[in-house]
Amino acid sequence: MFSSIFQNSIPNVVEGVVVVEGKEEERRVEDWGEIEKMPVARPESSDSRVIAHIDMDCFYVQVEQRKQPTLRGHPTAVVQYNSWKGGGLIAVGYEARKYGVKRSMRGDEAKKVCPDIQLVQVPVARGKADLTVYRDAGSEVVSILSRKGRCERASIDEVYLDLTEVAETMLAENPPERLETICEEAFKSHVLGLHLDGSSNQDSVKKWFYMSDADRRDKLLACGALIVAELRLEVLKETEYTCSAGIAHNKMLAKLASGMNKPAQQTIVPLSSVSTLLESLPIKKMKQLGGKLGNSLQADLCVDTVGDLLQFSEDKLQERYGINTGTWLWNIARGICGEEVEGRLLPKSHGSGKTFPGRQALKTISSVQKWIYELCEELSERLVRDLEQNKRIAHTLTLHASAHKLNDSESLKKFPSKSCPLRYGIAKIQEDALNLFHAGLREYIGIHHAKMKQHNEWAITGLSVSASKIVATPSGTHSITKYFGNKNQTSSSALESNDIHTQDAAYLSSSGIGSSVELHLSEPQIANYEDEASDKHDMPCFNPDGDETEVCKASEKGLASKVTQSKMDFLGPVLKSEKQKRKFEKEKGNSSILKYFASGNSCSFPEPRHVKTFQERGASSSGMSVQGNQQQPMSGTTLSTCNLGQDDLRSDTWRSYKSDEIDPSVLKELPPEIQAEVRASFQPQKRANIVKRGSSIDHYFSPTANS
Ligand code: TTP
Repeated sequence: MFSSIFQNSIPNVVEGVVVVEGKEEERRVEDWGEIEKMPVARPESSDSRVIAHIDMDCFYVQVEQRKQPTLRGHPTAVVQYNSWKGGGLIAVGYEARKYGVKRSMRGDEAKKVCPDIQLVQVPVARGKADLTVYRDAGSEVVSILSRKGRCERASIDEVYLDLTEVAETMLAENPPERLETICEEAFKSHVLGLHLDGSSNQDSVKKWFYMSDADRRDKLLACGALIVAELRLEVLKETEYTCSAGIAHNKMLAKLASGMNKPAQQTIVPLSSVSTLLESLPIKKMKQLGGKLGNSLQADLCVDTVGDLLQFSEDKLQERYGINTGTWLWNIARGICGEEVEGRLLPKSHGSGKTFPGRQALKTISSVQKWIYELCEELSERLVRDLEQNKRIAHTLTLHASAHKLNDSESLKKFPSKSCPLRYGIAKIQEDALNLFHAGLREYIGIHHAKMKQHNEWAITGLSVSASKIVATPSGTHSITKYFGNKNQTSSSALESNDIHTQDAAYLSSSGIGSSVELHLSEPQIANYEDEASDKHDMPCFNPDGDETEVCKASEKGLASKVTQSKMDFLGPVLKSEKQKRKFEKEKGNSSILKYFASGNSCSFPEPRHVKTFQERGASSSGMSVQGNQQQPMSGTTLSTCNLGQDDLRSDTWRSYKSDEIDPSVLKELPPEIQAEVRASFQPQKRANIVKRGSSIDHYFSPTANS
C-alpha cells in the first residue's frame, strides 16, 4: 500500500515540468534547491529558534527597474524571450498587479488589462534567456543578508536566515524594551494573532515589541524581527531592492509568513498563532503538498486544510504514506519542522535548459545537437566562472529531456535523464552531453528505435544540461585556474583536461566525501549516482510559457582552496588498503592508471545504480531517479554506454576493474543481472570507501495587499 501510493505521489520532474497525473503542468521549480523535494520528517530541534525567510519582491522587475530607473513607479512586467503573443510574463511588478495583470498572462493580454504596462524582455544570449543579471543581483542581496546569522540561499531570490544566536544575544544584552530607539520598520511588522484592542496595528505591534513580561520565545522573535527589519533596510539602501520577510520558529512557518504581506513588509509568527494559521490553510499552499501527495490527501482522506490533518494519528498517516512521510504530515499539522538552515551561499548545481513547445519541437538529431551544444557552452562558461570565483569543481553532468513520440500510444513515457562524470572543457561537455542524449533516446524509443530513428517519429520538447556534485577544490599550493591555464591546454576555456577530474576525485575520496570518487577512477560506477539520483534540485527551471530558465542549486558554502600537487599525488589516499596503495604507487610509476582517465572513458555511462528503497532515501524523490511513470532508473536495470556494442564494453569494463574496491553489500543491491555479470567477471572483494534606524521603505512601495 505504502509503496504504491508513494510511487504515485512522487512528482515526476523533468526540467521543471511537473507531471501531475499524466498531465503535463509546466511550472516553475526553484533554482537553488527549494523545489518540491519529498518531505523529510525531522524533529523540531527547539521551538525557540529564530528563523527568517526573506523573499525579494517581483524580483526580475526590480532588477530591470534598477537598470532603467524610468520604469520605476510604472506598471512593469518581465517577459520571456519567446515573443509569441507578446511573450509569457515571468515577473509582474506590483503596480501592474493592481490592474489585474497576472503571471499566467502573455504580453498581449497584459496590455489589454493594463495598456500602460511596460514589458521588458528578459536578457538573451545564445538564443535563450540569460539570467546572469538576476543571479548576480540575488548574490548582492545575499551578501548583505548573510552578515547576520547562518544564511541559506534557497533560490535566485530567496534566503533563509538562522538568527537564533544573534537574537539570543540581543535579548540578553539589549532587549527591545530597553532600546532607546527601535527601527520604525519593525513596528510595521504584522504579528499574527495579535489583538488590536482598538489601537492601530502599528501601536499594537509597538506594545508587543515592548512587552517585558512576554513569553521568552516571543521576545526572541521580536529581536529577530528587529534584526530583519534592519537588514531589509540595508538591502534597500545598498541595492535599491525591496524584500519581504517571515520571522518564525522554523523554516516552514517563516516561508509561509514571508508571502503573507507583500511587498516590502514582514510578518511574525508567534507560537501561539500557529494552530490558527494552519487550521484554515489550504493543504495545497504547503510546500511539498502542491502535487500528488496533496491530491491524495484531498481525494483519499478528504483533507482540505492543514488543520484537517489533525484528526489523523501518526500511525494512521504512516500506514498510508510510509513512516517518514506520515510523520512529516503529522508534524506539519502541528507546525513542527526541524529542518535546519544550511550555511550555503553558492548554487549546488548549474544548468542550462530550453523548452521547445509546439512547432518548435526538435525532430532531428542535428537540431538536438545544435541546442545541446549551445546549452553546454553556457554551462561550461558558468562552470569556469564558478571555478575561477569560488574554486569549485563539478563532478556530474546530467542531460534531461522531455519528449513525445509522434503517433504513438505510449507517448506518456518519459525521456530518461542520463548522467556521467563531468569532464571540463566545452568540447568535452558537448560530446558527453550528446552521448547522454543518445543513450536516453535509445531507452526512450525502446524497441521501435530503428524505425523511429529512420522516420524521426519522436519530438524533443525540452532539453537541459546540468552540472552537479560541486565541491571546493582541494587545498594546496597552485591555483587550479593556473593549472588549467597551462600552455599545453588547447581549449579556449583552458579546461580541456580530464585532470581536473582526476585530482578532485582523489581528493574527495581522501576526505571521505563520498564514494562517487570511484566513478572517476574505475569503471564499475555502482551506486555512484545514487546521491545524484536523489538530488532532484538539479532540474532546470522551465518557465510556464515554455521558455528557458536556469538551474542553480544551493550547496555547501565552498571555501576557496587550491590544488597542491600533480594529479597523481592525489590518488594515493583514495585507495584504502595498503595493497591498493602499493599498487597505486606502482601504477603511478608507469602511468598506467592514466588509462582510467582517458577521454574515451567518459563514454561509458554509469547506468547501474545502487538501488535504494524509498525509506532509505529518507523519502526524498528525485527527478533524476523518477523516470517515466515509475522510478525506473533508480533501479537501473541496464547498463548502457554511449556506444553501440554495449555488452562488449560492459564486460570489458568489469574485467578492467580491479575488484578490490567492490563492496559486496552494494553489489547485492544491484539488479540480479548486473550482479551476475560482475560476479562472472571477478570474485567480489571489499571495496574502498572510498540602516538607519527610523528609515522607512514606504516611499518605495506603499503596502498593497498581495495580489
Ligand atoms: P517569485 O519569487 O516566485 O516571484 P516574484 O519575485 O516575481 O514576485 P513576488 O513578489 O510575488 O515574490 O520568483 C522570483 C523570480 O523568478 C521572478 O521575478 C521571475 C522568476 N520566475 C521565473 O522565471 N519563472 C517562473 O515561473 C516564476 C514563478 C518566477
